[in-house]
Amino acid sequence: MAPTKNPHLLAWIDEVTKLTKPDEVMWITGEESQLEDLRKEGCSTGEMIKLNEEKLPGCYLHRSDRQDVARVEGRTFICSRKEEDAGPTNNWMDPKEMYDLLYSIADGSMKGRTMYVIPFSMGTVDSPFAKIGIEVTDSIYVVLSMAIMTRVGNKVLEALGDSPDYTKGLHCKDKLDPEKRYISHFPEDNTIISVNSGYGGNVLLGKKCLALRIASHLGHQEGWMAEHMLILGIEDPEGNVRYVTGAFPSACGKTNLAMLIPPEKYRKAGWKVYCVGDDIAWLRIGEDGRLWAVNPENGFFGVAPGTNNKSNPNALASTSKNTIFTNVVRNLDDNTVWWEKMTDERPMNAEDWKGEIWPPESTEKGAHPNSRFTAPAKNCPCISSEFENPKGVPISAIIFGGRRAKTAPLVYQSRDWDHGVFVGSVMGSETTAAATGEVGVVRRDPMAMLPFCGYHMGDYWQHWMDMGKKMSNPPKIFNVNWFRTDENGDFIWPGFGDNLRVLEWILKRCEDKVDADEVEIGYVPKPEDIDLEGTDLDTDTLAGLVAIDKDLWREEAAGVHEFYGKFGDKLPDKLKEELATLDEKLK
Ligand code: GTP
Ligand code: SPV
Ligand code: MN
Repeated sequence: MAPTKNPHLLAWIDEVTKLTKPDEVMWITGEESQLEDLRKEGCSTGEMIKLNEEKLPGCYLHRSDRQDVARVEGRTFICSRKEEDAGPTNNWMDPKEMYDLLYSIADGSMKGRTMYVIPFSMGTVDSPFAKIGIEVTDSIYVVLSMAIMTRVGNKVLEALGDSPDYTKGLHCKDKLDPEKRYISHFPEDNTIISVNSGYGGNVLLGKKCLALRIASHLGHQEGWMAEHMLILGIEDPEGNVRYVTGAFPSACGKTNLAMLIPPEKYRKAGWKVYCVGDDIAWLRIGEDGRLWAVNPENGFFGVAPGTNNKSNPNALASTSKNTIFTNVVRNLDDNTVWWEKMTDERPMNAEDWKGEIWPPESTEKGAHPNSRFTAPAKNCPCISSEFENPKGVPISAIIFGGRRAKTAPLVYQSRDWDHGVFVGSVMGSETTAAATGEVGVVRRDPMAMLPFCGYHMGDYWQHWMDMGKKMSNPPKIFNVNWFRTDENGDFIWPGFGDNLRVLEWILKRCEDKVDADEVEIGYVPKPEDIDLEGTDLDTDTLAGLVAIDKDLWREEAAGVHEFYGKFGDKLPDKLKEELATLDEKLK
């Protein structure tokens, strides 16, 4: 029996049941015993593999279909009623046409299967800012992952009561046919439909679909913002805690920055770092005129490769229990997991991400480059005491960043809010394995939201401008790049924990405690103002890292002109002016 009397919800579930025709319907209650039964059932069908209970208690391995390992941006649609409202950076289809197409795919697709109904909350249940969703799915992996990534079950239904105000999410695995895969959003109907995929970002509908694409549209209407941002707290030796957010494109370092461990010198001096969120921030203006950030998620869906005891011990610790690993290596000696760079030595007796024997002499990667872990946030040793504070945390600085071998300096500060919005709007970054397609090509990814903005990007930029005007004390805006390379293609900046050295400069700039050099694109540090003690770098190298190559920046500006050209009348005048100023300075 349904654990709710909500007439709107019951009517919709009835409709979906008639459409997909499952053998059974199961409401997810949030009780541990029900989840445990589902884990057992997942193992019996092979959807999940139980890992070594002593070494990895409560942990499971899942392998997605080989053709289904990343987000599919080419098959992701914003089906607003008017095409113009989706804008030039989103795929669009007329909602009626898309519903017809998706219903024809969903029709009978759950025959012989169980349909799970997952009530979930993005944000703590009962928070005035939380958004409730109901995800209907035929995947146990989705149920178990949603139970880690969000708050699920009857308590969410209680919070919803009889209200019609929830996001409808329908997910049908169907035949996992890549040609019939659609990740579709209907912002005006508060509805998401995802078919023919089983991969995280395409099917955990609370995450990118609700908390970014649908929520960005709601935020535009309601006066707040949903952003692809980490949220980090930094405590200095005097005990002051300041918070920053960082928007970097997929697989460009948010999880790593959000959990960083300070370099030894900083640790000894008393610096501490607290993780509030690693992927999504909902931002609102507080009564104090500052920007406040909440992480609507309850777990991490993090990139596995590269995570190790040196690069990100906190992420590794987060995966030590009650975690689901997707598309990593299985070590057959002790039934644990492995991925590239976890340890120096690879396991010799192992299965690769596809579940095939991984020969010791193989030159192939064992884990998929976009293999991931789904881990409860409360496992993180540095989780912030404010993680569940419904008000969120006040933000001192917003940091944009990307993966650039050249051009972008280690760090620079924008001149003011509007210039900062410009800096975010022209972000460029090399593509990664987080989405299907070529890896390593530079593309414009404004505010790291190119794949996640649920409405016209021109309106989105205007919304940023408008939010800035409403704040009496807005965050300062910066841009970072940890990924500049030398002539051998090696990263020059050590990155990871050492990124705190750059954050320290950023915080000092926020409080006018350090000078800077004004250059064409904003303010860069004086090389001696970044603390390099304990690194192999000297101030000359740092000077190189913050140097501006005018020729490269002229090329960059030309690329921005081309990109901005797509937005026509919707490009805010302010951004046009900022680009003209940049052109002028680069002359
Ligand atoms: P999504 O979950 O896809 O949104 O990605 P994310 O931004 O959270 O990326 P994540 O922190 O997982 O980092 C992705 C990759 O970048 C990993 O392979 C990291 O090892 C690498 N990386 C992260 N931070 C740094 C850094 O400071 N320097 C270098 N060189 N690599 C880094
Ligand atoms: C990203 O690609 O930015 C992710 C992973 O955080 S996914 O949830 O698949 O979108
Ligand atoms: Mn992400």
